[in-house]
Amino acid sequence: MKIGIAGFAGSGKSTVFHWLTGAKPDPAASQRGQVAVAKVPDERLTWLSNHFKPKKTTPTTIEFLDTPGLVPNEQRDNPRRLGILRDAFGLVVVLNGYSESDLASQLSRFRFECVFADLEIVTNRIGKLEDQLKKAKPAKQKEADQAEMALLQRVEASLKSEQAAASLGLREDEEKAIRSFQLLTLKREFVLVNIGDDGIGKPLPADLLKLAPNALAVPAKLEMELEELSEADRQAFMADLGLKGFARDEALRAVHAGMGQQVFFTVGEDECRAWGIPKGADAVVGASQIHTDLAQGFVRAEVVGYDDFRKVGSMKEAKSKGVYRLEGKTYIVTDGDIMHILAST
Ligand SMILES: Nc1nc2c(ncn2[C@@H]2O[C@H](COP(=O)(O)OP(=O)(O)OP(=O)(O)O)[C@@H](O)[C@H]2O)c(=O)[nH]1
Ligand SMILES: [Mg+2]
Repeated sequence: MKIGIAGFAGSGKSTVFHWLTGAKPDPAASQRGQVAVAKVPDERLTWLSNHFKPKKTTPTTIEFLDTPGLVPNEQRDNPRRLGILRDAFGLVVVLNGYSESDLASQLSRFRFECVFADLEIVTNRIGKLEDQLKKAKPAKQKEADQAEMALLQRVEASLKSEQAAASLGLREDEEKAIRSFQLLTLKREFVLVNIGDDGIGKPLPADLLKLAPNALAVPAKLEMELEELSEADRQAFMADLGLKGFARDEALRAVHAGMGQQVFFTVGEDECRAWGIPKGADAVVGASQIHTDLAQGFVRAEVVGYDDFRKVGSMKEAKSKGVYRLEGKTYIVTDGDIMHILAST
């Protein structure tokens, strides 16, 4: 899953990218979009790994894309800058919380830039469809063009009133029909506020939380500086600053969940692994994460919830205590499920 890191110039995107992934930002590369992978920490996977002692333990990951910053009031160039984010699954918006105070307005201005960039794409497409509809075409083609036009006009109206395309609550088939335009305002968004030392321990402003209820404050630069210190110095500085722990692990989990994802596990002596899967997805989707063959030949999933497994301690006990279940294709995967897929090949 590729997540774009977006925001205004100098808000701390590259700092956050470095902090989340450990990869050093390269200013030249970030103009084109620099990618690096972060492992999503999960204490449950650590526990399972200690329990099964597998040869390999594999966490789920997020691929982050660092991008060039938007420049306020440069509406001509910002759509091009935002273009790098089009093929990302979702956006992490980094707000400058270390030198700017009006965070709600910063987020609104960022969202407006996305609306504006999407509007350009939708308006262009509508223009092309209008031309196409004037030409003689087979009835079937005309019908398809008219349907697309009607849908895009709804999206255009929403964008023109400065509302994200997502606010239309499109049906799945409608979203699919316009997926190829990769609209930014249809993507999931998670807000990280890049705070300085003086923001630690302070709640985020209420007007920001109204716009982005899950926004997290992260002292990214400070945490990276602290990591370079000796253990003793670090403890002393953290006590001084009133920092209880590092925010990175929590931020990674929050971004993962904020993208509508949850986790299921596969376990065994060879490998214990955490897999990301969209909330609400069924067992066949889970199987397809592992291997397309497992999805195609899906017969059943053996499922034990993580909490149940911890209580009983083994698959054998899980069976005798009645917490081991056999589920079919339509089973909706729950966060923390330990699954074994049975497939016919
Ligand atoms: N004082 C302070 N400076 C910060 C903080 N976060 C980032 N900076 C500084 O702000 C400048 C910009 O940070 P970057 O992470 O490069 O910002 P960016 O969003 O990637 O910038 P562009 O890629 O140019 O859009 C750098 O000089 C950082 O050291 C912070 O929390 N406190
Ligand atoms: Mg940068």
